Amino acid sequence: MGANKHAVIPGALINLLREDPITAVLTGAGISAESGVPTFREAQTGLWAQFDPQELATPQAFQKDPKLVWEWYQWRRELVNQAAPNLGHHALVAMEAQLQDFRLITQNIDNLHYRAGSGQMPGGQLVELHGNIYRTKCVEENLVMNFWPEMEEMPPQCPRCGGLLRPDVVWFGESVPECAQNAALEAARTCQVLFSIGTSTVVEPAASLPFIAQQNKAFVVEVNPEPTPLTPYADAVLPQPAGKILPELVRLVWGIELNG
Ligand code: BJW
Repeated sequence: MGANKHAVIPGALINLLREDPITAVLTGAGISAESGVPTFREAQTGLWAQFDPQELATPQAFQKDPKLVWEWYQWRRELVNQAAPNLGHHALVAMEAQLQDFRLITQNIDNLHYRAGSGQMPGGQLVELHGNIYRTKCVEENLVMNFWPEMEEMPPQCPRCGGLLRPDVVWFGESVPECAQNAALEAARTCQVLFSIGTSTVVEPAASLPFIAQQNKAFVVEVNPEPTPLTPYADAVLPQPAGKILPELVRLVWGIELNG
């Protein structure tokens, strides 16, 4: 490890960003932590404290107890409804506005990047690898819906075929949608800088993206207060909360002040 590797915002990174590199960002649950949304592996609270999220986020759990799994997502949807994007999300929108080629790949299903305004500039792209909690799909026909009938019975049923509706998210053992997977791979293979922000870097295929980028000579930056399997390999490590260090980064590189 180089002596400067753990320095807060190395000058080399600031200079590189000023050259308008092709930039990819991978985010995970940590970027939404400062919005009050619990991370995936954090202990759950209240009624859900006794359940393991890794077991609930599976097709097997839904098959065994669809009501339980639906209610878990309903609870999480309500948490996300009450949350707002934080300065980390807003800093990524500011980066997208400055950089000509900027791809944001998120593992989050909470829609907070979209609500912040990401993926809406001409050179920007927002890729949701694991789906979105605001969509459902019919287990029989895979019909995806943004709105679904409110029913007393949970989960609600597909208005077309009567099949059960499930959240349109990617559970363990399921494939990431091909289009999202291809877009993420293309971003990792072609970028010159990749930021890995707020992810434990353990869930595949997302966890491989920073390594693919590095094999293709990208400069890889990790933003996470805790070490992950990527930490020893990253070219720069910013071990601070995303909502603190990302606004500082856009201030140093482009002089943009984000108000808290
Ligand atoms: C902060 C912070 C702050 C806190 N600022 N940071 C190869 C090898 C081994 C296993 C596999 C493999 N390929 C596939 C697998 C199986 C499996 C897998 O990876 N398992 C691992 C656990 C080992 N992968 C799959 O099944 C994937 N499918 C697939 O590959 O299909 C092909 C295939 C099928 C069958 C067999 C083989 C291949 C699908 C994975 C889908 C993951 N889905 C979930 C649920 C989505 C819906 C939901 O949310 O309910 O996605 S699981 C969960 O993990 C969720 C997350 O998006 C994902 C990643 O979690 P994330 O975001 O990293 O969150 P945390 O909580 O883990 O970490 C938060 C981090 O933030 C921490 O590090 C904190 O320190 C940090 N932090 N505050 C910055 N303020």
